[in-house]
Amino acid sequence: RILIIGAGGQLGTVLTNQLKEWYGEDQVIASDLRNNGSFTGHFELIDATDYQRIEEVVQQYQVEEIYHLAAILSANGEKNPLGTWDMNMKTLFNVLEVSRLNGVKKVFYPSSIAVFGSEVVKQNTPQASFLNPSTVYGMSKAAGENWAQYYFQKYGLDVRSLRYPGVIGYQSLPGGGTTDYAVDIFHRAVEGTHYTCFLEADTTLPMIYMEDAIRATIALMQAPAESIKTRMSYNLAGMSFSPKEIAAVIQKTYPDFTISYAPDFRQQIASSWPQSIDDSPARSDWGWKPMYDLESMAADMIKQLKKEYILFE
Ligand code: VAH
Repeated sequence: RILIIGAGGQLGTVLTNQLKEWYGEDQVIASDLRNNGSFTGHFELIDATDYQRIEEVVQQYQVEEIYHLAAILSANGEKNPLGTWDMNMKTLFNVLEVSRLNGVKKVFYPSSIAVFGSEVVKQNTPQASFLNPSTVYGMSKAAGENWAQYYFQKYGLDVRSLRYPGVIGYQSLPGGGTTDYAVDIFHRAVEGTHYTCFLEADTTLPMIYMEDAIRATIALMQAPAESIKTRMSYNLAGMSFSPKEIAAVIQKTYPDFTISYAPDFRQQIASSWPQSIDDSPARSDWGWKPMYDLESMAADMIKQLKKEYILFE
């Protein structure tokens, strides 16, 4: 059985449904701090800071794979640095220890391009780079990658990881990230006519469409163990764009759509991140290839969100 911790989050929501498609409803246990009522099938309340609770569920369902998707993201993390470090590390340690001690075969650990800081080239940032993250979230992910590698080397635990760029999807809302503007802008364009962006117009960031992010995750977890050449984390890239560029693409469908810019504290976070990512190791090791670019992502986002908002007209 597969356990998803943080199943109610932006990625968890979609990944839970995809894993049920792949493996069958009965093989997947969704869990989160609270049940938002949208879950069918197995659901368990799990506070990932509670070791006993995770172990109880792992034993109850004979869990063999865990996707650890609970964490405090970059923007929210800066509001409570020590609490974010504690939450992001303690939950990871719980998942690693429960897995090691209860025969869990595979663990998925999401990392992020937030692990990169001022020491890397901003274009086509290589996977093997010096990591000096400037956010607590990024620090926790860089540390977490090292712990994942440690549990693989010391205990043979098969932990696999991706450095996600900003994830864009229509199925769920992001929470507390710096790339969230790229989701918010579509909701504003479909339901209204104006979006005030919290980043400057030319802030280019690496992004990926939800479909690609989920497909990469499942492909990585299904790859033969011998094809995984890094046990820290794989760079993953889909596309790169700035608020100005995505607004221009949206205006092709919504000519009356307007955008203004009111950068806040998240600008400093975004400016510390790469603008584009080199994901060639993922491509050569386990066949990664994105399917969506800016235009096709925008077209699908608008098509899907129009269905949601038409319901309210
Ligand atoms: C964030 N969406 O903004 C996350 C992600 C690369 C960005 O880590 O914090």
